[in-house]
Amino acid sequence: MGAKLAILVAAVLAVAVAIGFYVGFLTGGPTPYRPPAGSASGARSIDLTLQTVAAVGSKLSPNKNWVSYLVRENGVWHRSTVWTLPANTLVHVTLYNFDGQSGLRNPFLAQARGVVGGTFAINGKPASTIDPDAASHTFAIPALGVIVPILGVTDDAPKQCDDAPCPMSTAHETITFTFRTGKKGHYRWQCFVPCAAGFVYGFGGPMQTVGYMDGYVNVV
Ligand SMILES: [Cu+2]
Repeated sequence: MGAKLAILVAAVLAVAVAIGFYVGFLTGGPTPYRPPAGSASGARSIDLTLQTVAAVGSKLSPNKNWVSYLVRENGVWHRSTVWTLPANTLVHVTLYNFDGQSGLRNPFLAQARGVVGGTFAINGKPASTIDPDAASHTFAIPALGVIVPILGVTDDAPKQCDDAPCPMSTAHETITFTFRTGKKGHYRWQCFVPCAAGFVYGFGGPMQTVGYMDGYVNVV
C-alpha cells in the first residue's frame, strides 16, 4: 500500500513538473522590453520600434525558421514580445516589415482601427486599409480596439532579407501609427494573419507561442 502511494505521489509530481516546463516554454523568452521615454518636454509619448521578419534566424531563436516580431532597444534588435508601456500615453510605432504577403482570411482585419486619427502610414503615405491579400501580418491589441494591417513585401522586390535582424538595406515596407495606451492593465497583442508557414492552417508554432507573433503589453 505504502509503495503504491509512493508511486502515485511520484507520478503526480512528475506530471506537475512537466506542466511547469510546458508553461515555461509557452511563456518563456527574453525579458520584457521597456521602451525609452519620448520627448524630454514631459509630453506623454514614447516610441516603439519593431520589425517583422519571415525567419528569425539561429542567432535569435532555436526555431530559426519561425516568423517573428523583433523590438529595437538602444539600437539593438531583440526577440521580445512582452512590452511595458506607460498608461495614458501616445505610443508612436514604427514597424519595418521585411516579410512577404500571406493574406488575411478575414478582410475585416485589413481596416485599421483604434489608432490616433483613424489612419496609419505606409512608407509615409496615409492609409486606412490595404488589400487583404497583400497583408503580411497585423498588429492588434484586441482589448484596446487597436488593429493595423501590415503590408507585405512583394515577391519580386529586389534585395530580400535573408538573415534577421534584417538590415534597412533589404526590401521592406515601413508602417507607422500611433495608439493610446489608456488605463493600466495587462493586454494580449497578436498577429491575425495565418503567417506560420509549415503549420496547419498557418496558425501553429510562432502564431501561438509568446515571443514570435504574439505577446503582452503591460500598461503601468
Ligand atoms: Cu504574423
